[in-house]
Amino acid sequence: MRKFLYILCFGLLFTTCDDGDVFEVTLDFDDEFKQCGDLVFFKTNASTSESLSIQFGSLDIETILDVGDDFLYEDTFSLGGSNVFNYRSYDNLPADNVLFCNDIPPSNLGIKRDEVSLAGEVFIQTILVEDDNDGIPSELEDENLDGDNDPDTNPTDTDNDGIPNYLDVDDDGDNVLTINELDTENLDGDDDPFTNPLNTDGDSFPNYLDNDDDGDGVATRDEENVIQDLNPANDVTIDTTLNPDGIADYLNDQIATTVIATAFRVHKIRMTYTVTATVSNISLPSITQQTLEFGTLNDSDNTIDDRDGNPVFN
Ligand SMILES: [Ca+2]
Ligand SMILES: [Ca+2]
Ligand SMILES: [Ca+2]
Ligand SMILES: [Ca+2]
Repeated sequence: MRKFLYILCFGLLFTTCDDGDVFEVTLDFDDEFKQCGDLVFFKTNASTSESLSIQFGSLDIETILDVGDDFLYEDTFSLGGSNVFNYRSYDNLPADNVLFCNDIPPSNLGIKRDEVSLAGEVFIQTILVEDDNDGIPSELEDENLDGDNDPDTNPTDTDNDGIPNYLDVDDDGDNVLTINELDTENLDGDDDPFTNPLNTDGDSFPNYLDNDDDGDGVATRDEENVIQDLNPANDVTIDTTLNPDGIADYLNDQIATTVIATAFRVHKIRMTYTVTATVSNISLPSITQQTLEFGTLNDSDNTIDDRDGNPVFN
């Protein structure tokens, strides 16, 4: 993991760094931080028993994840007053939940050094990226007919369900998920399911873009036994002559049991929020570095989410 190195110079009794009594301390922190409460960003280094934190006087996690239609949140907060940037070192580093966001702060944290910046700014940026997590990179899910290499403009929508392929977990609308129509058994041995995807009927469309995978004239989504549960993959006709290998009917051109589909299965679109913080123009007695990339928020409970795609059945 990438590390940030912060060079500090300490003078005796926190005197200035140019008085001759100077030595350097290297701080070594991960490039990720955590959050809690309303609102504290923090990171710790167990090996050096140090912490960096930013406490905001009026901010919450919901606000910085509210990216709007442009999928972007940006704001700058002045340090000082209720917004506090803090560097601390400890005799022995307490656990994160002891250090931060306690209703009742512990009386003795064993703090050796405690410095607060009364000046500076914190820039927070949140970027939302959506994708279908279907095993195919987004840029490869667009025919790029407009030539701009952006899958979101004039997007390819193979099944015409209103969800562009790069967000569509079932690109051909056959109720078999794309991720299950690729090289699922790694037959080519390259550990990449997208290369050499399945093409059961050998036509010009790989299964994930083919709405009749076995080419038997019945659409895959309609090859269901008895009931239509929006999942052709679980319909296997027992027949030692027509189906000796026990494969699903939608992949067997000798069998075409049919229950017409009337809906698409649920489509989930994954939402990934990347939150970064940069601290600049800080002023602490023993820190000479003015700009500090605080890093990226590591908090999958809040930064990973999904939404329903609501495909239009056609
Ligand atoms: Ca689609
Ligand atoms: Ca897709
Ligand atoms: Ca298919
Ligand atoms: Ca079939």
